[in-house]
Amino acid sequence: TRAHTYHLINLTRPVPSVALITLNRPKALNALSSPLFDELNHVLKDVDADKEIGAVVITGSEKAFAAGADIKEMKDKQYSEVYGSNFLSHWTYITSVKKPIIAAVSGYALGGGCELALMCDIILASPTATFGQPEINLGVIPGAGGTQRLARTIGKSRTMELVLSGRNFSAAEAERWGVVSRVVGEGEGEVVKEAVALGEKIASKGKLATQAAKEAVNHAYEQTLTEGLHFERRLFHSLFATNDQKEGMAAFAEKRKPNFTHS
Ligand code: CO8
Repeated sequence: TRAHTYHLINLTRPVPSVALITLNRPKALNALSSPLFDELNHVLKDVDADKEIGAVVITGSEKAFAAGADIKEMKDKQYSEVYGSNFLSHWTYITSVKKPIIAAVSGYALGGGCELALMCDIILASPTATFGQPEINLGVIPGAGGTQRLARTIGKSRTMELVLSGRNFSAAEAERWGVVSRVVGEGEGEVVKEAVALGEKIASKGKLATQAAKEAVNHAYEQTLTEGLHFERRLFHSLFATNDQKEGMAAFAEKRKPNFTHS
């Protein structure tokens, strides 16, 4: 992992078991250009394969985790080009990484920056973190999961409000709504220290169980409503194989209390 040279990110190992990836395009507030994402994907592939590493932390600067996709790169693109090339589809690679990924967010996490954080497994935020999906202000909508992941996390009404108005939301709101697991510290760099400490703790567990745990949580989270409803209905059907269903429904019809036998 050390041999490769990166220009738009930095890779360090604050402790042997944790890879710390720092987005490093300060002049553009870490706007997520295609070359930046190529580097990010490359390093993620490397750290995922490195047996010494048990967790990954992604962070930005104090001012910006990432201010979104690179608007200047996108602005003149035509429909035929973005659709034809499946523009930005390589953003999803991060969701296939097996190792736990913690986002340590300070400053702006807007648009694609917010979506990048939402693609990580855990988000820790500094009190300065500012989240938002301002794409509506640019005549577009979130394209890397913002509408879907926020809706699942904070519900329809809040997601609609944020996505339709484009307003930012604070670290405190993000914590209250469960977008982030915790708001951490006051001082500069605190959130990164805390994320590395959490990563080190996670890395001390068995790697197979960790991989399985991540897979299982994602499975629960990624079921579609259709699949969930189908699963629910099948379980409902299966209860007709129990005595308790016969007893419970008979008791209702006979206007008496049921005597369940748990069989
Ligand atoms: N893209 C390109 N450049 C950017 C971006 C960006 N997203 N954000 C900031 N910059 C640049 C600015 O243009 C400026 O450059 P320059 O110095 O050359 O003028 C530099 O960064 C500093 O920015 P500001 O001077 O604007 O700094 P301020 O402190 O005044 O403001 C803000 C900070 C509020 C964060 C402001 O920069 C801003 O509003 N940025 C844009 C935020 C935004 O709209 N993000 C959403 C982008 S769209 C998106 O992310 C869609 C994702 C879809 C993914 C689809 C996958 C299939």
